Amino acid sequence: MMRKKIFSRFGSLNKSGRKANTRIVSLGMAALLLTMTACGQNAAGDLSGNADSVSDTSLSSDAGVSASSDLRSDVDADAGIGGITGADAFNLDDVADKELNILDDKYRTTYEIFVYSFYDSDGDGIGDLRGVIDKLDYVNDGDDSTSTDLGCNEIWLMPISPSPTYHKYDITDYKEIDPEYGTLEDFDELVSACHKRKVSLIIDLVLNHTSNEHPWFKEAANYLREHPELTEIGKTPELMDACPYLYYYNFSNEPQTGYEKLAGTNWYYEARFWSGMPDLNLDNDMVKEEIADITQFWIDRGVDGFRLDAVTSYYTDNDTSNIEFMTWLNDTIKSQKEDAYIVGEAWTALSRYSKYYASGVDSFFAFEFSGTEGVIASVARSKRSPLSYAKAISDAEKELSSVNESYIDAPFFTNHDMARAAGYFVGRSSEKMVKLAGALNLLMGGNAFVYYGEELGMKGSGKDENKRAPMQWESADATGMCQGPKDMEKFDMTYPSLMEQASDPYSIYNYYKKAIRLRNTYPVIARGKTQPVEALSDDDIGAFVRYGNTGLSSDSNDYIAFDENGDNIGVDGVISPVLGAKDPLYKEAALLIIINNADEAKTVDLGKWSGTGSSPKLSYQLNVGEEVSTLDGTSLSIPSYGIAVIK
Ligand SMILES: [Ca+2]
Ligand SMILES: [Ca+2]
Ligand SMILES: [Ca+2]
Repeated sequence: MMRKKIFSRFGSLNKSGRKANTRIVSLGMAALLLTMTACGQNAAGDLSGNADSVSDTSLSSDAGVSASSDLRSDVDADAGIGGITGADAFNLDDVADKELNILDDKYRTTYEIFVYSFYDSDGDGIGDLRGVIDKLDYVNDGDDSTSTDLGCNEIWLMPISPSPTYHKYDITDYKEIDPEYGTLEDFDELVSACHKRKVSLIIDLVLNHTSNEHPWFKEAANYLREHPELTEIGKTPELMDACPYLYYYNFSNEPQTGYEKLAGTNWYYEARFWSGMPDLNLDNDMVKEEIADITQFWIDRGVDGFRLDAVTSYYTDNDTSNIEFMTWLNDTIKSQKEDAYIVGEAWTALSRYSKYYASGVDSFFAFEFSGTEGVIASVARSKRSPLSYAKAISDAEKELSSVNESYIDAPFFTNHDMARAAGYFVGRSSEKMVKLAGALNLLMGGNAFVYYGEELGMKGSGKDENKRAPMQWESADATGMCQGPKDMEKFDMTYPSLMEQASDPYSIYNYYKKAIRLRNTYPVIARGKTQPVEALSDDDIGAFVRYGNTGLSSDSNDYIAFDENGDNIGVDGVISPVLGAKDPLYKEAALLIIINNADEAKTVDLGKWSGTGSSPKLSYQLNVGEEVSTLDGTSLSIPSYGIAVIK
């Protein structure tokens, strides 16, 4: 099926009667071969058979993988000229033809996995750690020369410790693995399999509350039930000795907001989320010792960091105390592992979560940009302009860096608490919106997060269970497919399973893969700063530069600094082009990114901005369909919902 599709598209070039310049044809074939090889490895065995048989033909001599670097320079030099348009030109920016430049730091692309619904290794319908190991090659195969994997280089596992619930955000033992998911030995194996692939692994750290079935809470509750005469929990040595766990939680003998009645007693306990999740007393030094012990335990097992659950609830409505506690937590974890990565979940506006960066915690999720009403979805739906997206990023960068210069933004589009986009992007352009939204997330600076299944355009909204549906590897009865949460409603997915999407070059999956590869190709995307370029923008077109100088002094000709007009005044205030500047670490010191969220193709004269210089090159593009961007001199033609990256 794969081969038929590709050759029929190739055939259409001839039928359309376009001038068949020999060089272009051979370039097209080289790209075709790369695509086929990539897709063949990706999909089922019979497809790779096809790819092999093609590479046995005479084509391989001028189109082998070894030619890819030549091909790349041809593409850079000639992208957009020669009148290549439509399907055949799609392959010019094929994911396989760019050399990766992956830096080993905290600016990663992270894949969020809900183990329960990911992959089931033993046939009980529940995903497990061995299932994650089995599917690691899907996330990252550890081989930079292949593009058959997603290319994410960090994994965040939602809670894996024993818990009475399917979601496991209420823990009964912080230093164990839930038997549904496997064993500590499985976990150790997962850690080493990740590290072998240069994938870091972070785990959820749920510190606001435990399960009400945690032994700490059970001990405290039992003590109160057995001592009805107790009317006050004063810090007497006798009581602290008799039941230290009374001080692990917040008990009150009066009803209060956010408190639940403790059955069989006259006591109330703080439980902000639900009676099954009693809030911990984070002021208690014994609790802090437990926490330090827990983080040390997982660091000793090799985790690279933690995702902090529900940090605004540590001390409800008290940011000062939240920051103080996170400062302690950050210092504690980093004294145990200096380069640990920590990202906090503060589900609130930028104006509030920005303050939390004062704690020294590396990252907080960019809630401002996520979800149905966030910046990303609004731009994808054309409710706001792509220029406003660039401005929002630039504003956020200024705000966050003013609090902590070494902040690392943590953009994401959806997560396990949010409706998935396929449910709310509807109508004629819905698939384009799903793709564009994915790219807008992955084009942000920092450590970008992708929620499992987002890359397939999975659906799920309403009850939380629906947002955590089984990963759509293939049909529901296939080996390894999970059953999903018991109370999940029945609904049909909008887009096909991975199995079908893998072999379709225009699928959401292949689009995401290319967007992730873009991050892995140009380090400046995740690490640089953002300068909106109003001179090239209008209601539909948003242009911005992502730029960064590592180790370049301001005397260097390549140093980039902007004035208020967006002109580069890097060297002694002299205006000079930005594009083409080189950086020792990033290679490309600056990229111009153009986004078109109009319903039609647009033309942009890049010469309207001084930073473009005289020889811009189209170096990467993300397209929602067969139409591609082309660059003729400084005239860029960009398709509907297209993204062009110029260097
Ligand atoms: Ca299982
Ligand atoms: Ca790879
Ligand atoms: Ca709390």
